Formats: sequence, structure tokens, C-alpha cells
Amino acid sequence: MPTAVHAACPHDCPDACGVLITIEDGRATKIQGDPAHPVTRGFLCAKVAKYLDRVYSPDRVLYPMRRVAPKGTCGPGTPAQQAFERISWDQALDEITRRLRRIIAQSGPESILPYSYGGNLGALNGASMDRRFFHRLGASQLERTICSSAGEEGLKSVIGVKLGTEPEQFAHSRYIIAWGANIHGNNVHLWPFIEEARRRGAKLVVIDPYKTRTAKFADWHLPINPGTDAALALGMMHVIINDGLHDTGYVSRHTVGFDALKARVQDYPLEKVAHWTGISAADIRRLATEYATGRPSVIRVNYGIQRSERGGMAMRAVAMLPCLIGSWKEIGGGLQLSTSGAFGLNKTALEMPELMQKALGRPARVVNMVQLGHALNSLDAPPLQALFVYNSNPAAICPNHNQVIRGLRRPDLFTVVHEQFFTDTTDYADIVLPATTFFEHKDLQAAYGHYYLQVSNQAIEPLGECRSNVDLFRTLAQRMGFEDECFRETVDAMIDRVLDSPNPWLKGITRDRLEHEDHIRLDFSNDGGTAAPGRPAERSSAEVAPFLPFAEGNFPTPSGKAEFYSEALKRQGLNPVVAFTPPDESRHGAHAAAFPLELLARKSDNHLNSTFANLPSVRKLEPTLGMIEMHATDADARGIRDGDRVRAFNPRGEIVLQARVNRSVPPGVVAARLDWARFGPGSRNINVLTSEKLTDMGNAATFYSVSVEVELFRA
Ligand SMILES: Nc1nc2c(c(=O)[nH]1)N[C@H]1C(S)=C(S)[C@@H](COP(=O)(O)OP(=O)(O)OC[C@H]3O[C@@H](n4cnc5c(=O)[nH]c(N)nc54)[C@H](O)[C@@H]3O)O[C@H]1N2
Ligand SMILES: Nc1nc2c(c(=O)[nH]1)N[C@H]1C(S)=C(S)[C@@H](COP(=O)(O)OP(=O)(O)OC[C@H]3O[C@@H](n4cnc5c(=O)[nH]c(N)nc54)[C@H](O)[C@@H]3O)O[C@H]1N2
Ligand code: SF4
Ligand SMILES: [Mo]
Repeated sequence: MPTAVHAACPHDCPDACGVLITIEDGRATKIQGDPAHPVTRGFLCAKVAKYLDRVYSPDRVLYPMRRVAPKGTCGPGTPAQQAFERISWDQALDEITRRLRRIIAQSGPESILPYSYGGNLGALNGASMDRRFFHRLGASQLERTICSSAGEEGLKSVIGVKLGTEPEQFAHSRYIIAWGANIHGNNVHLWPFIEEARRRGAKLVVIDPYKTRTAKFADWHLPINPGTDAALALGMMHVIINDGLHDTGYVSRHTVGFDALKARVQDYPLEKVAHWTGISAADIRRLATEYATGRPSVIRVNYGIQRSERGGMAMRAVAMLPCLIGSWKEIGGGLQLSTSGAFGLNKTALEMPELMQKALGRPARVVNMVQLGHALNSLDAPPLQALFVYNSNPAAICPNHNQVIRGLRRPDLFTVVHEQFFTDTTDYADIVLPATTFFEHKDLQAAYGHYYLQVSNQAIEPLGECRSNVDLFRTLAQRMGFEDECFRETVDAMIDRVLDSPNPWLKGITRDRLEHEDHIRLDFSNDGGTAAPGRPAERSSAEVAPFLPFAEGNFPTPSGKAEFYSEALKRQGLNPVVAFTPPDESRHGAHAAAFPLELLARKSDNHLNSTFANLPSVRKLEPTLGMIEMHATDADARGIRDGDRVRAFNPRGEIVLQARVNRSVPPGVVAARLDWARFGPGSRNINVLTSEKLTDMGNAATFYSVSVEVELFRA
């Protein structure tokens, strides 16, 4: 008899879908979106709809492997497996613990670096036993800021917390701005709510330098110059404030710094903003007016705008808009960057940073994940001797690829990779360990695009000798002789522990309930955790929906108000109000003469960063892999025609791609897709051109501030 098991997709995606897996004779035979999940609504994205291809792929890593060929020898055409021999788990664990012990004896535990990110966002398999293990070891800490921390800091500098409009409310919006947000590609479960709103007459505006599928389907696409969003938001606020379109009541009750903001926007007349952004003064005026008057209006801002040098300030500027027009009061108003701040899980209990005290008597040093190339090649006192990779594929996704590879090639670097597949990174691993997929283990799943918590049940037995991240690090801890009780904790006990949190919105949500109900919406009728200390939210307990966190202010900022002026930013040496400075790597930067084009090293609509890129059925959904898209003006100026082979280069590297001359990008901008390096010419990908430079806030990556030149390739 077929049975259906409820699971939750743990991939790095705001949608965190509820999934039903059909099992027959111990084998998964079907996957579908859970029709009962209010955001998943019964469908999955194209990549996870084909997940059986991934789980049962002949290319899965199923057994521990040891390298028998030099590092980096598995280029195109060489089956990765040939570089390895199969070993037992015992042999693998013995070798790992022996080498880690030797490294610790020689140069101390901080010469070991864990490297993980978004492969699995399950509460347990994302960050739990692994963190305990590396804390207890005293390994260097990884600063995990490759994705979202600039936006997070920018948002919090205004509203204090990562909360936003729930997806269901978008159906009630009249004016929707997708700002640096590729909804149709990266957040597809928001789309039906937007379509519902549009059927009722709502307008969708997309602000994105690239003509995404979202932009093609929109009512209005504004192809903004990369890295100039703060200027656009300032221009909009110039119109809103000077035309008196702001909500004076909301502003006076719930914000601080309005006078400073009012003075600041006078520095941004529309002609000046038009010059920076490439959007005409008339269009800026129209956008501002429609946004302020077409109520309720909502902004789905996503992480696209903050992958630029001053991405924190850009997010700060955009976050001011709903505070200025008071749209937080309205169902279908406000803004969403992320919903993750609502879950308030007891992560400290899972990660146990206090274990570092035991190992080192102090917190271990911190290494930024964006700067892995630098860390592997140049870090001192102590230099890195071991890299332990899981939930990540740094040889594909990390900026400044050439430096990363140079570091990974070091024969003296001991590299362990826990993976589901032989990726770009396993090409440099000494030991590869087999990892389960979410079909093969249990977990708890929060979200960053909605407010439902889910339990993800194990649907099938692990394939081959695969182990989950939790199991791997539990075993390793025991092999290292760590006797702490926490290394014996079961998965269920850990789920109980992480749910045991002071967050009022988790009150009454237990593992048992989750196992019976599959998904549970956070209980916002309980007293709001958004309130600053001493400022209890004024919601009645009978009120269950909709969630309007800032209708009555209650911003958990230092002042308890939305901050148009921030003392905290001032202390960090940043502009306490808001300001625009163009990226150094842009048409306005110092190197613009030699490298005049702005590169968007973008994600694929059907991959998830580098995940799924190796599956033929998914790969064929991506028509622009291996290509660089450019505008006819830039192509003509360089004698490039559609289909020509071209060389894209800057001081960090070069890559040969096929030119695609089309209307996807405005003049001055080129775009290419992130792919596995292995599939690229010379085993390279677009990250040879991206930089390790960090953003103004949050130490994040600047994937979208990249100056390049492109020329015809002559072999
Ligand atoms: N299909 C698919 N889904 C995914 C992912 C994936 O790789 N593929 N990745 C997942 C992950 S890790 C994340 S973080 C989210 C990210 O999802 P999004 O936040 O949507 O992130 P991006 O695709 O990086 O950027 C969104 C858009 O911003 C545009 N953009 C670039 N620079 C600028 C700029 O300066 N200003 C403006 N206004 N726009 C700009 C890009 O062209 C892009 O279309 O998606 C997740 N979902
Ligand atoms: N050029 C360019 N580079 C980018 C980006 C971009 O837009 N452009 N986006 C950046 C962003 S936003 C992000 S978030 C990062 C993402 O960088 P990563 O987090 O490294 O993301 P993925 O490429 O998805 O790689 C995750 C890996 O984890 C593995 N994995 C999945 N589940 C598990 C598990 O349970 N256990 C273990 N051990 N492994 C597992 C998968 O097989 C996969 O190889 O990339 C960044 N890099
Ligand atoms: S990747 Fe995103 S859209 Fe696709 S199934 Fe997972 S959560 Fe849903
Ligand atoms: Mo990300």
C-alpha cells in the first residue's frame, strides 16, 4: 500500500514548502506540494518537482571516499569517482580524527575551519550538532554572511527586526513593487497571491536591471542601474515628502528622525537621481506617487539589492518607504524582506557556543566565508590547515574563484567534504563523506518567506551509507572523545529543545502537535515579541489574523520607533540618516575606463545557487548557461555579434562565454549565470570575476558590484 509522508523542503528558498512524498515498498515514487499548506498550495518549483531524479541519481555519493589522485584532477570528462577509492566509515572517521588531532597538536584548533551555508536550512541539519562539534573543538568560527546580512542590517537599522508582510496578504495589495526580487524564479509561491491581487486590479512593478521572468510578466519594468537603489528610494521620498503624500500621523507617532530625512531628501532632486539610476525623472515621480496613493501598496524587496557595495544603505533606504507612507497599518501593505525573525527558535541551545570556553577559554577567531580565498592563502597565526565543508559548494559559489581554487589545491590542506554529490568542491577533497537528502532524515523547518513551522519526517531509509549532518557530527564528536552529554542527544530531543524558547509566538507549538498537524502558523495572538522592552504590543489575544506587526508601531529598535535617524549607525561611522554613494565597481567608479561594464553574476531560475546544476533534467530548463547577455549598444561597440565567443575579464580573472545579444539588460550591464565550474570552459565559472569585497553593513558579499570588460575571443 502506498503511504504519504509529510516533509518540508529544506533548500535555501523563502518558500519552505510543505511536501508530500509517496512511498511504495520503501521507495519514494512521487513528490508533490502539500495542498493543505497555505503557501505551498499543492505545487512545487520545477527543480524540486523532479526531486526523485536527485534522490535516486546514479551520481549520488553513497559511501565514504578517499582521494587517490592529485587534487583538482577531476575536470570535464573525468568521472569524479575515479579520483577516489571507497573506504569504510570506520576508516574515514579514523583518518579524520587522526589528522585533526595532529593539526590541533601542531598549530592549535583554530587552524581548522568549518565551511557551511545553505545546502540544508533545517533547524537541525542547518546548525546544531555541527556547531557543537566545532565549538567543542575550538575551531575558527565561520562568519556566514555570503547571502543576506547586508540587507538584514539595513532593514533592522529602520524597523529593528526581520519581519514582514505575510505572503497571503499580497492578495489584498493594490500596488506591488518587486524590488531586486526575482519572484517568479526564486520565490515562486508568492506568485499566485500576486496574480490574485492583479485579477482584482493590482499593479505589479519590477525594479531590476535584468529583465527577469517576473519583469516580463509585470505591468511596469524599471531597469535600474545596478547598485543605485538607495538613490531611487531617496528620489521617491523626495516626491512623497515634498508633495505631502506621507502619513503625518504615523510618522509622528511611530518614527524618529523625520526632520533629518526631510532635509536629506532635498539633496536628491529627481534629475540627479535619474542620472544615477538610469530611470527618468518622470518615471520616478510616477512611481513615488502611485506607490504612495495606490493603497494598500506593498514592497517585496529581496536580496538582489543588497549584493552591492553599499547594499546595507540601499536596504535601509527602501525600508523607510512603508514607514513614511504608513502602509504597515494596512492588510496587504508594508514590506517583506524576510520573515525569519518571527520564529525565535532556541538556537543557542542547539549550537552551544559556550563549548568554545571549554576548548579555548575564549571565543574562537572569526573567518569571513566570503573571503575564503584570502583565508586559505594568506591567513596567519595560525594558517588554515584543515577545511571541513558541508551544506556548501564553495568551489562554485564563493567569490574570487581563482583564489579559492588556489587555496583548495594546497597539498598540505586537509579537506573533508560531506556531500550528496561529487561537486566542484569534492574535486579538492581528501575525504568525501556521503550525506542524506531530506527524504532520508527528520528535521524541523522554519521559513524566511512565510510564518509556518513544519516538521519534516523521514520518508525513506538513507541510501547507501549516507548519514545526516546531525549523525555525522554526533559520531565524530564521540570519536574525538568528547564526553559531553550534548553529543548524545537524539533528533527528537533536539527538536524539543529548539522549540523550548521564550518567544511568545511559539507558545503551545510542540513536536507532538507538529507531527500531527504537519504545519502550524506562529501564534501571533500571543503578546508580540516585536515590542521593545517595556513596550508591550497592544494586540488582543482574540485576534489571530492577519499579522500586522507594526500597525501600532512597536518597532523593536533602540528608540522603539522606526528610525529615519539611527544613533547606532552613527556609532559605526555610517550615515545616521541615509545617503547614496555609487559602488566603486560601477560605471561611476575609478576603474570604469578600463572595465566599463557592470556584471550581474546571477542565479539560475531553475537551480538553487549551485545545487541542481548537475541534474540533466533540470539543467535543460536553463537556456543561458555558458552565455553572457549584453545589450546591442555594448556588443556593437566591441564588434561582437550574437553567438560569438567572447572573453569577459577584470583584474581577478577571465572566462570565455558565448555572447547573447538581447534585451535582457540595459546598456552598460552584462549578465551571466552561476553554474558549476566543472561545466564551464577551463573548469571555471562566473565567480572568477566576482570580488571578496564586503558590503557597508553586515560584512556580506558584493556579487552584483563587479566591473568587467568583454572582448571578442581569439583563440
Ligand atoms: N530558482 C532559484 N531560487 C532561489 C535561488 C536560486 O539560485 N534559484 N537562490 C535562493 C537564495 S540563496 C536566495 S538568497 C534567494 C534570493 O532571491 P532574490 O533575492 O530574488 O535574489 P537574486 O536573484 O540574487 O536577486 C534578485 C534580483 O535582483 C536583481 N539585481 C541585481 N542587482 C540589483 C540592483 O542593484 N538593484 C536591483 N533593484 N536589483 C538588482 C537581479 O538581477 C535579480 O533578478 O533565492 C532563493 N531561491
Ligand atoms: N556568482 C554568484 N555567486 C553566488 C550567488 C549569486 O547569486 N551569484 N549567490 C550567493 C548566495 S545568495 C548564496 S546563499 C550562496 C549559496 O552557497 P551554498 O550554500 O554553498 O549553496 P549551494 O550551491 O546550494 O550548495 C549547497 C551544497 O550543499 C549540499 N547539501 C544539500 N543538503 C545537504 C545536507 O543535508 N548535508 C550536506 N552535508 N550537504 C548538503 C548540496 O548538494 C550542495 O552541493 O551562494 C552565493 N554565491
Ligand atoms: S526550492 Fe523553494 S519553491 Fe522549490 S520546493 Fe523547495 S521551498 Fe518550494
Ligand atoms: Mo542566498
